[in-house]
Amino acid sequence: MSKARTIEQAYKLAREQYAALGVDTEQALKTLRRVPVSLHCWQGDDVGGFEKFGTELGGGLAATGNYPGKARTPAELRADAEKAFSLIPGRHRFSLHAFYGEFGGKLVDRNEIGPEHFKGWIDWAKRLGLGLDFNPTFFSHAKAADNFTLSNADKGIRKFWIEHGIACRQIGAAMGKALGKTCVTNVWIPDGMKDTPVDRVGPRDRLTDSLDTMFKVPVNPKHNLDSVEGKLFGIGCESYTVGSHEYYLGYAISRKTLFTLDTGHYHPTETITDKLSSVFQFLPEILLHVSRGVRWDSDHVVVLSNELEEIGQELVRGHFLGRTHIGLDYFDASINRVAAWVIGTRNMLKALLKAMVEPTPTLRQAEAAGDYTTRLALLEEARTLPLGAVWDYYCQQQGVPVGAAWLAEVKAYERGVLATRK
Ligand code: RNT
Ligand code: ZN
Repeated sequence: MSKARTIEQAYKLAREQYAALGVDTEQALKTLRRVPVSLHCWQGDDVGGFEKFGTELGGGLAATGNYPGKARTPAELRADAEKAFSLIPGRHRFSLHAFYGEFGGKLVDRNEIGPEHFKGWIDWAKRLGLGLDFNPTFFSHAKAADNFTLSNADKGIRKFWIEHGIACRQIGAAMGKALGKTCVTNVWIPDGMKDTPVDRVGPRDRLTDSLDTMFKVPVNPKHNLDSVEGKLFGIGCESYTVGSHEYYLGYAISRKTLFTLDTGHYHPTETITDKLSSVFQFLPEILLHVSRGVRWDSDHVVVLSNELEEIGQELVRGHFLGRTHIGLDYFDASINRVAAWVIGTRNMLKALLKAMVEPTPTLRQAEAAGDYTTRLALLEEARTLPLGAVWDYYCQQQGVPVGAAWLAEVKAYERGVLATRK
């Protein structure tokens, strides 16, 4: 039997097995096809960016590893991302940070950037049919050296970063308009302190003021949506983070922005699974930064963990997919960076698919009847249903490599392209 036939046969059997549990795998695949995942540009070059005066990675972020072949120019980064997209089923998005603009070798400071610096990216996205998302870059800059940006005590520095934020929202809108796909612009700032502060209030007062000034400038929500991302701590900001979870949840609800949940931004035993249905009570839409913390907010490549499966379950069971913008956020410099994108994105999609082929109605019935024995028994049985056969079929149907076959393509790309970057 040909390989393609085997995959079809395996899928046919799996489909029957799922159908016996009341699950329609065809419907699941139809739904999955419509869910975009936003790949983050910063996995491609260890959060480096393309500024002329590029400083070291700051803001308490750290990309560890020195795997050869990282992208050094926008053209290289686009080629790498394009390779990754060709190995991932479905149509997706690309998330850019402001310091990945194309500045033509000129010194363009953060408060001076405009849509013209992202023309190359917009043209590229158009050609590939991708949507773009955006992020102001409030780190790796002299004016962020003390880890205070929008909440800085210095009025001039605050003004500089407010201008940057406004410029970015306008760039986001230009991207959304040009592509006909709403851009989500995510605001994350590194502001905080290494040691215990005396004044926890002042920086938060200033942050609220800065954000309000930044968001006051009207931007068409059809083209750009604003989101805010909190955090627990960063390297060098272990004791105090101005934009904490509570801070931004309150901000998002009161100001009607989106709210970003990053899976790496909570205490090590705390996951975002249970936060989703709570946050959705009060917010129409959210942004996810799917990451993987190992002992700390280490931004490891996303694997198909229990946590990832649970996130997929919550989004699918709660019918939240239409209200969730799924983005990835990790940066591993110790492995092939194209592979890092492919592994993480394919895992995100697998987690969603797994949730989509869950026999949810049966599970709900058991739960409603107070039959928790059945609920647990069936949940555990569902873990080993033939998801792989459905996933393989989906990849084949979408014209991307099945199983680990994508790896050979990445290895060939490494030999032919990445290895020449000395
Ligand atoms: C940092 C935040 C933020 C960044 C990116 C690069 O802890 O998660 O989202 O990772 O903006
Ligand atoms: Zn994040």
